[in-house]
Amino acid sequence: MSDHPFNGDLVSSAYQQALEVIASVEPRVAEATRQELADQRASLKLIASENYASPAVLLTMGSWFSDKYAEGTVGHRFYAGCQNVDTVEALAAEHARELFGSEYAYVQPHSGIDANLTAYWAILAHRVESPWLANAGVKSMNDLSEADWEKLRHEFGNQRLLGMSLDAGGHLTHGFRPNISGKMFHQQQYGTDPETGLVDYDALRAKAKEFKPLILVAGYSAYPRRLNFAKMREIADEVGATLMVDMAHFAGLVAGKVFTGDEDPIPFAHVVTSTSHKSLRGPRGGFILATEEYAPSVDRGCPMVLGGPLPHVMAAKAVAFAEARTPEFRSYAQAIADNAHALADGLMKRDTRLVTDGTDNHIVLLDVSSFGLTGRQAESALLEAGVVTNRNSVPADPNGAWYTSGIRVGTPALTSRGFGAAEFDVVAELIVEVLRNTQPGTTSAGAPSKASYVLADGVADKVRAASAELLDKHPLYPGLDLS
Ligand code: DSN
Repeated sequence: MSDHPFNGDLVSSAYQQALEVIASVEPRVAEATRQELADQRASLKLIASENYASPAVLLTMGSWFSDKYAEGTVGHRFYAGCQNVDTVEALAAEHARELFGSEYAYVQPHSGIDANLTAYWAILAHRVESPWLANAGVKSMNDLSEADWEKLRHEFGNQRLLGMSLDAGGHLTHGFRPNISGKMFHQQQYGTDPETGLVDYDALRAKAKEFKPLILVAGYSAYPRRLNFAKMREIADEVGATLMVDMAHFAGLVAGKVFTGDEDPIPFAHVVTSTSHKSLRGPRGGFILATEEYAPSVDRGCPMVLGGPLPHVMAAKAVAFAEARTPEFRSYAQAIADNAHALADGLMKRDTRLVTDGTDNHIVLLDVSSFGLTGRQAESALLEAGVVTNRNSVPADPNGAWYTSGIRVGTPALTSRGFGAAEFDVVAELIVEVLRNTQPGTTSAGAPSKASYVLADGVADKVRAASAELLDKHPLYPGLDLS
């Protein structure tokens, strides 16, 4: 981030004026915008899926590109006047293809969930619908008889998906029953080894052979380890599955060449989905990479699955992907992983239990039951002390997905501020200081509560003061003065 300061008066005064314009219409929005910057500056942001986008990315999003409809694809739109949207969308896709070495890129998804739904739909279109229409001897669904249409709908509704379970670190959209992905597919889930917390590829292979999924999903939101995508592809090939990798969390580590060889999903997956705003440090949004074979189906994502694309965000994706091509970004990505190691070591040497006993990506997952707390209690106590984390299930979590027994932390955001290993050791100390000094609370009627907590007097102030020393050394957006 220090490579991209908000340099000097020009940008500061532009933002000041922008906030004055906003305040003239709705002052509370202008005030909340100022306050958000103040809050982000003053807290230890450890949410593993968050980051700080560069000034260039932020500025690109605030434009009149927002006012344009552009359903369709580059050069093939359902609306007139898309010549400039074509320019930015084509640039974003070109940068993404080059950055990740993929055959095809689709940069329209608005989020990771949208990217996953679009990818599922495209895989179904490619693997189920197209052959089915060819067999029926028709080109379009509109040419099917009512009876054949019913049969195709039945085929669509009975496809199989195998993904990692939520409590093992998978995402809701990887076949979690309450999620739409759990209902649109006949789904099964794989977990992790109960002893090690790691993916057991032999067990996964056996499950895949028995279940024979159409889609095997690899990827995670809360698994603190790397995956072997070569092995995943072997398993997919053995059962005839399409391998879909959701790299939303670790896209920055792929772009920055920290994950290479078997840990790089692009050479092995048929379809890769991602967000652009996590470790990749771009605007909030999603995108899809795919082999040429899947490209025509993915290209139809909007308007088949997605609403109109967000041209201002696609423009910002082009800027972010251009930033991620630089040597500075590679150093940043390596620092994310190095800092995660330092944070994990710092926590473990202070007797904190970590899922998988460490990390080799950007995520550290604490099991706070060893402190006698639920994830919810720990999250709230940490927040009171200015440490922003989120509660998360741990494998076989007795407290379920709402209260949880875990706290997920990650290093992308503070690494963007310039924190190094020594500072992450101090962060570990501050986290442990809060957890050791927090007790479970009770309900107003005096019953045990999984939500309320009591943080010992003075601890929040002490931790905030120690954090401030670190944060002051690494200011967020130096040069941006909104006072
Ligand atoms: N919300 C994202 C995360 O925090 O990991 C996943 O959707």
